[in-house]
Amino acid sequence: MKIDVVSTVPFEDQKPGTSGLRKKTRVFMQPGYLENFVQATFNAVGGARGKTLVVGGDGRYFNADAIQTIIKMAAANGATKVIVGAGGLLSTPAASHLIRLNKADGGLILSASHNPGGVDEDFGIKFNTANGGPAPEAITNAIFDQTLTLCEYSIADAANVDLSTIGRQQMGAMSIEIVDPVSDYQSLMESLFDFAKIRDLFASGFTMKFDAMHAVTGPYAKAILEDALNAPKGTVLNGVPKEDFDNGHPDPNPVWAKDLMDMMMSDEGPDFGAASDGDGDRNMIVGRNIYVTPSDSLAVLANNAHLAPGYKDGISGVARSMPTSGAGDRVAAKLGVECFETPTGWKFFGNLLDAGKVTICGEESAGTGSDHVREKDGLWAVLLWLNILAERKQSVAEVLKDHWQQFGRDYYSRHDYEALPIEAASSLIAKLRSFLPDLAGRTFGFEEVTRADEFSYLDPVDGSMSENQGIRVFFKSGGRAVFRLSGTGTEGATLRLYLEQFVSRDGNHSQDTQEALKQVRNAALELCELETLTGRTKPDVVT
Ligand code: VG1
Ligand code: CO
Repeated sequence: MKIDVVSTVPFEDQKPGTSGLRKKTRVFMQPGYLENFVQATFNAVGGARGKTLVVGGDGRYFNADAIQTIIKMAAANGATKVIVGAGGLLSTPAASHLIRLNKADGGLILSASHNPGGVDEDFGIKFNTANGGPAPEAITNAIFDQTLTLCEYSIADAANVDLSTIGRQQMGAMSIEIVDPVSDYQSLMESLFDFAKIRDLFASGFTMKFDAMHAVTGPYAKAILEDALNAPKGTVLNGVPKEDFDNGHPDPNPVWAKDLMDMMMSDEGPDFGAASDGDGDRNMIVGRNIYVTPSDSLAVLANNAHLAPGYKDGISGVARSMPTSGAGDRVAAKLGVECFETPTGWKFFGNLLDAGKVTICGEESAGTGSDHVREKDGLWAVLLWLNILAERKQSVAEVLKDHWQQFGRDYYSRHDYEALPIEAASSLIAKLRSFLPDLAGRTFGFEEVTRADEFSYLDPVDGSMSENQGIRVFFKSGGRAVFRLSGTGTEGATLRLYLEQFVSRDGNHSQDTQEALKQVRNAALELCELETLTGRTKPDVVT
């Protein structure tokens, strides 16, 4: 096998964000751009020599080309083996599972997740470590450092690999194993959930729609829901992965999964609705005429996990990202287990999961997962909900209303202001930061601030510190507003304003969410001077 050592110059903008490196697809298609990042990744982890790597992606435009490049670079860098999902497809949780199952040294996942795909849209790449989880900050920082000094990369001068045929191939000394993307993942799900019980649920006439949003979960959902669990054909919508997600935005929230929402918000709608994102790690859960916020979903799953065989002995702890509501904390307190509050991004859950401190984790952005892999897992959440509904023999609405009666309700919504000029967004955050020392005791509209700070996280397992992780303002009313800038966007800056209002057990649990959050929202907007600094009067997306 001939190896080309190609001279290159660093790109200055290869700093991984919340979840890997995300850029416009055309940026990734520039000569050397992907290659530099892959070589920097290998260099940052002591090289690829002798290693086994899992490679796959969400099927978006440029996925297959990128995989061919990565395979050739792995071969040139001396990797022993690459395990690749057939067709180049692997959902993020399935990739995480394959790394763990095969005791691989890590993996490269090609995805920009919930961002749109296509030649003029977004692409991304992420490195996961041997535990199956996204590389922690120490490694992503080391990768970034490498990208700034890189002067060459190595790539095999070899023919493209046939990605469609399952089985073994060889590239020089490196073996390439093309695997079915679904089967090992499906076995894992069968080991965690009571498939017979869920089959009975469908046999009893229970109806469901799962919107795969033309993204990677289609084949997984069809195999598991329709083939293994006997849900009627047609349960899975938009189940064929497309390179451009049919021009859609594969983000499972009420805005981007509107068709499913419309179907569910009707007395004639199915009993249960769910959707997943581009790479299959997010989930949206909807009942007939009721939307389950991701923060509530985390709380309900934590409280009921013991109903599924995989969690029958209970859970060791719960973790949630800081902007996620406090609903999960109340469940942890009731169960007598610890609750951890981490920065945004799944990489912060890895150490807690590895150390056995938590079993279930979640984020307000529609991510929930457990210690079965080291990524959030969309279909896992859907199956756990189904298992719980099958056991409790109740509707989603009944389960949720019961939950609020037991724990109180956290009204919750996120308002995104997208494509802001970077300077305006940074100065808004800088200004907020400067207000922090004097906020306590001040009143904005009807809300009095009790405390305000900028969130930082000391990892209890490895002692690492992560600073500047979002600004939190707590109000006397039990409300909270959080401000942070997105780390996954590819254009300008996105300001995320997270709003929460707790209403106790005996309070009113049937208000309209935006109505219940009105006072907190008005106070938040007043104190951050949004309109003055950005000229924006309305959010682009409300989830
Ligand atoms: C967003 C979400 C965060 C999630 C991340 C990756 O990050 O807020 O909760 O972990 O996306 O999700 P940010 O920095 O844009 O707020 V995925 O499914 O896009 O990999
Ligand atoms: Co995702």
